[in-house]
Parts: sequence; structure tokens; C-alpha cells
Amino acid sequence: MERTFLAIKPDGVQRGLVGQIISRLEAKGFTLVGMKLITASRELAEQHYAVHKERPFFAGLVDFIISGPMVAMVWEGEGVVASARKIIGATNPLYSEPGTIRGDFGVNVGRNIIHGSDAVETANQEINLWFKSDELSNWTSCLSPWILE
Ligand code: ABT
Ligand code: MG
Repeated sequence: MERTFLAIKPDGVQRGLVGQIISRLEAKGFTLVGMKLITASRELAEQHYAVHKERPFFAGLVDFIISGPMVAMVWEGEGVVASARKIIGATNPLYSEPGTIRGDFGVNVGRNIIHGSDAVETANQEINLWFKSDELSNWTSCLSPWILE
């Protein structure tokens, strides 16, 4: 079953949005298989955003990501990578649709509340970067027959 890496960023944690964000993903029918509160090291943040290392916003982005605790999570479900990106909304919260997490809760691209992997391959890399295998639980929700055919 497909998995994705989602992380509520320091702004989402500081603003008390953790419960509401997790509720949306649970209600959709995805399954939480890993979760931890973690203040990322500079090295981890730089690795996570390595694809952006030449961009002008990189240094500020890394400083922001390590500025406080994040809720790092692994979620599982059919098509969860693309679907979670839709639930999260466009990168710039000013232009994210209402009803999405960023559309409902944010206004600034540098404070966009939550990260979501952008492809299945990236998701697997990010899961391995943030979690050890024994930090993930392989389980089947008793709701799964009511959510999946
Ligand atoms: P992430 O889920 O954080 O990866 O965001 P998303 O994939 O939607 O967008 P990308 B392009 O990966 O942005 C990464 C982080 O960089 C910030 N950013 C991006 C800027 O601050 N200025 C910019 O011009 C762009 C393009 C937004 C993302 N994170 N934060 N915080
Ligand atoms: Mg990204």
C-alpha cells in the first residue's frame, strides 16, 4: 500500500493546528503508520530540502524548519501521495483553494503549515530520511472494509 511523508511544520505546531490537520487525514480514510514530535537538526533539514539548495530562499527555509518542533508522520492509503497534496493545497497559501489545509489556515509561502511528499519515489526517500523502520507500525484499520472495496 502506498505511503507518504507528511510533516506539520513549526508554524502549524505553534499555532495549535496539529489536531485539526490530523483529523482531516483520518476522516478522509488514510491510516497513520508513524508519528513523532521532532525538532529537526540543521543537517536533516538541509537533506530534506536538498533539491532547493541553490534557491535564494534555501537558508531562510532551513532556519524556519529547525526553529521548533514539527510533527513528522507517515500516512498510508490508496493514492495517498497525490491525494494528501490535494488536501494540503498549493504551495503558496494565498492561492491555495479554500477547503485545503493551506487555503484555510495560511497566507504566506514561507509559513505554509505542512509538508507533503510530491511523488511516490520522493515519499519513500523522505520516509527513510525521517524514520527508522521500527518506528513505523504495520497495521490494518478495522474501518478498512468500509473505506476500501
Ligand atoms: P513543501 O511541502 O514544503 O516541500 O512545499 P511544496 O512542495 O508545496 O513547495 P516547494 B516548491 O517544495 O517549496 C519548498 C519550501 O520552500 C518554500 N518556498 C518555495 C519559498 O519560501 N519561496 C519560494 O519561492 C518557493 C518556491 C515553501 C516551502 N516551505 N515552506 N515553509
Ligand atoms: Mg516540496
